Amino acid sequence: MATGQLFSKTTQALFYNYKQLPIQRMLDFDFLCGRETPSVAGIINPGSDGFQKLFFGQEEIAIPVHPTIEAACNAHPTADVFINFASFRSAAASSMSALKQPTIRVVAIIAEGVPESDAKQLISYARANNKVIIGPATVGGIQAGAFKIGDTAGTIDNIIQCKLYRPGSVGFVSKSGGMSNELYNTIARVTDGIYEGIAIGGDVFPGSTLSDHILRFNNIPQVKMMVVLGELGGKDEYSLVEALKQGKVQKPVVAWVSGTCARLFKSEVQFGHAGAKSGGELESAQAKNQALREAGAIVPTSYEALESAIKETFDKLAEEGKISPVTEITPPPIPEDLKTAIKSGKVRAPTHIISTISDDRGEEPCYAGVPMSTIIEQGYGVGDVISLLWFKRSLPRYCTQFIEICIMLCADHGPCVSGAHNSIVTARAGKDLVSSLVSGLLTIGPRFGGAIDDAARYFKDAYDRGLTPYEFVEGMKKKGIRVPGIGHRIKSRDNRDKRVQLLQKYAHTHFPSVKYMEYAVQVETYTLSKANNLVMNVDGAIGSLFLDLLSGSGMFTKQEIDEIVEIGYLNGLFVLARSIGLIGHTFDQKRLKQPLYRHPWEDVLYTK
Ligand code: Q5B
Repeated sequence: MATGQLFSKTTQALFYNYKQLPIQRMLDFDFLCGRETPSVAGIINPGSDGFQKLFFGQEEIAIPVHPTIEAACNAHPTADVFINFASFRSAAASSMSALKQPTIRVVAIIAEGVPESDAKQLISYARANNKVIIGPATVGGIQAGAFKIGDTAGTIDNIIQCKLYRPGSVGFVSKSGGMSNELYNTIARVTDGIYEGIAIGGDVFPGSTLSDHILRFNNIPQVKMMVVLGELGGKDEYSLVEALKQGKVQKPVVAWVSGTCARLFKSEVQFGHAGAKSGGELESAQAKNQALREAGAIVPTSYEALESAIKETFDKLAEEGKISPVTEITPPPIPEDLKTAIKSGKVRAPTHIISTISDDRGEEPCYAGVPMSTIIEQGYGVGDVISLLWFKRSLPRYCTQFIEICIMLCADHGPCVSGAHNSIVTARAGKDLVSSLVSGLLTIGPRFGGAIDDAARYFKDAYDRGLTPYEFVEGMKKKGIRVPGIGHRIKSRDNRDKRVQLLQKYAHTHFPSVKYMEYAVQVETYTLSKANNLVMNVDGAIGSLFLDLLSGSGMFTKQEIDEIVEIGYLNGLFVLARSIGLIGHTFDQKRLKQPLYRHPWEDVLYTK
């Protein structure tokens, strides 16, 4: 393993797999330390590229995203640390590919459960090529005031409390990532803090060992003493014992191997880490503590006594003048995320949207306060759903059934009407479903299908004002307005629109009052006296009958009815219904593999 410094204040990393939180934590740490450049140069998110927006202090920055490790290394040749957040399934392959990149010097593997055979291959490749692996099964490491891997040291509050935003004099290495957070705190309490801390990970075969890092710390002038936290299981601590015995470590080492309680158990015990199991006597915490003690490490009698052992060692070095007082700095405050600040009640922020019809935040979506399970379990139909989402209330069944009848009757009217024709032509031009549907929908308007609202408006106004059909129709004629809801291209006095008849029949049977529809019939009688095709059409029938539904159901105030008519809810029924048919026509054309439509010349009058 290389000796000396692993990181500096300018170290940059490539982050494998986009994980917003640990990356943001790295950037927050950078800001706290007063780094000029973000420590994450690029993100590798297999298969995708572009940018990810993250915060660097108060500023938003865009970090490049690369689809492959090679592309990221080519784009960021000075980023020499690879932080691998791949799952245990793909961590080995991606780590090997990172190790093979000439620009990568250090690889941190976070995943737990990397197969031991894969780990061994990575280790042997790294050693042969003078590269450093931290992990697998690690939180990473930190150089105080300079560079941090992923989630190391936890929250910003903890980092500030442990003074990790500026370097101290202690080199720390542990197996456990969780315990390293604990020790950063302990060390900060009784010394001037950490210079560098590494969690090597709890696997049986760690990429770098406790002694690797202690020997490295020994070569870093700023590190004045070392703290080691080992654990039972494995023999890693013995390589440190050897190094100490051979005099390779000149700085004081305070060490503790945890897991002394394993002896209290009758059978073999496996602790949290794969490597932390009580094996033979040599692998016991007691044996390792004893061996370290005998080799010259400062080993307390218990974990509780570790803090005072660290303190005494530090104080002695300070007394001997080997530690110069650290320059204290006040780190800049990290701006709080809006979400967190709102949650804690510290700030309030205006919303940008107001919504009253549905809510998807709970366990299940609610339509106008009615949970989805009620809608399904109580057998609500499409008409009920429309009444909840459009009218924000549960309407009586006869009303919701009327809505459903409107939807069914208007779902389609053959391929020759404007909407279907447009959808067909669009589908045949090779366009997708949504384009074909929308091109059909765009024809819905005052002449085709979209006359329901106007029919309701004009019939209501005329009826409420007590106009006779004659006064109404002639008044409209004077204004040059065709009566909405009257007239049809193919329907006539002798060829009535069956849909209109069905709607009228339903209303006669179920509605308490059909006064608006009866008025529309009188208007029709008058217009039919003018021309045979001036029949009440489907728009006129729905428009007038919906007025009867609104006023007769007792579910709406007068003001609400006026608002519904004024806003124009009712064309929505035709739009919704006809979408069913337009989608059908689109599928039909595609199923029939129809070629591009071209209108025949013979059907065009070319004139000047
Ligand atoms: N005249 C529907 O007209 C149509 C008159 C009128 C007074 C009227 C026309 C109209 C109002 C809008 C309306 C919905 C354009 C129709 C639908 C869905 C559909 C479609 C489908 C489906 C048809 C001849 C003479 C002229 C006109 C006069 C016509 N309508 N006068 N009030 N309402 N209606 N739209 O056949 O003196 O000769 O100048 O605009 O309700 O879209 O199936 O096809 O499900 O898909 O083209 O059912 O009625 O008649 O324009 O040749 O007019 O009658 O002023 O008089 P036509 P035109 P004059 S349902």
